[in-house]
Amino acid sequence: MSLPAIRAAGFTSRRRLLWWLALAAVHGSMTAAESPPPPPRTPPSPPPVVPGDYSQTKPWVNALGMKFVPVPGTSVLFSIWETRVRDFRSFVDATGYDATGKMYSIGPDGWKLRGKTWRQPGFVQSVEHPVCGVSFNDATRFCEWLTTRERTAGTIGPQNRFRLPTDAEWSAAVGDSLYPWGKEWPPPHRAGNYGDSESDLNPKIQGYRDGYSRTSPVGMFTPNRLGLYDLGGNVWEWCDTYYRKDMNSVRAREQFPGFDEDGGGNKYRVLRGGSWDRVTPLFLESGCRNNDVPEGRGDFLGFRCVLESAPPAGSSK
Ligand SMILES: [Ca+2]
Repeated sequence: MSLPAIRAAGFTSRRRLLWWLALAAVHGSMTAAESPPPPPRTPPSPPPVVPGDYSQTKPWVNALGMKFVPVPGTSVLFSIWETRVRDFRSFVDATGYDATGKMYSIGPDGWKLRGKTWRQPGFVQSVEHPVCGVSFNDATRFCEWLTTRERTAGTIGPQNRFRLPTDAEWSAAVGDSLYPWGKEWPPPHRAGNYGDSESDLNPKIQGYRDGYSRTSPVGMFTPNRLGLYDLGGNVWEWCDTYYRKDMNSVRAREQFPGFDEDGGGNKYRVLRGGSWDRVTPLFLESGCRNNDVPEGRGDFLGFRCVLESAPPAGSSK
């Protein structure tokens, strides 16, 4: 209050002026005490994860213990493993998501709906096995949940997200060799989990033995040059790309006419890598593209995640 204002308020004596100043001081302290606290500081954004200083020997590890390494020719980090039962269970336990229903299982009479689920696929799995019997839609929902979870925890930035690899990214990961392990046939020792000579199914790959008649724990076989496990075998891996028949060679389409059906190029999703039941060389080739509808579930279908920093070329989103 200015001197003229004091005078205007009638403070003509020194005593009354001091009394007023004391009252004003008390009032001021009460106002300060009743003021709302200042807004909390916005925490600094975590540094970008991709690209980052990560390598085959120094993977980036997320909160679920999934390990990610760079793949040259892409802008993403690849999970070194297929998504495990333990990872998918964390998702279902946290969200109540229902990934059951209409799951195909193999039996003596072929592939049929037998009421199995990813929790009980009809054979023994530990939490270290790849989750199987999950659809493209299930896998996508897992990636979305994981993205939100890790962003909230601050382990990734808003520019990062988990998703399925595109077909092109998966190709970069597997490389140019005829098969994921090279070009020899039958597969060399510890090449991957396929329909080997000890499988209880027929036919089998003669001259190859991997020790697992259904899925195997992730990371049990020889990793590829980038440190990625089970790119060939164990479970087919969903890709974030629609299937087109021209993705497969004419030779492949002649050998397996089912590859000629692509629904116009916007119906089926690409599957890569073969699975524990596969025995035909064509299906084990690095360049083979299998496919299924996005809601398709089968005990030979699973997925692998990548972590991106920006939407890639070729993504469907
Ligand atoms: Ca096997």
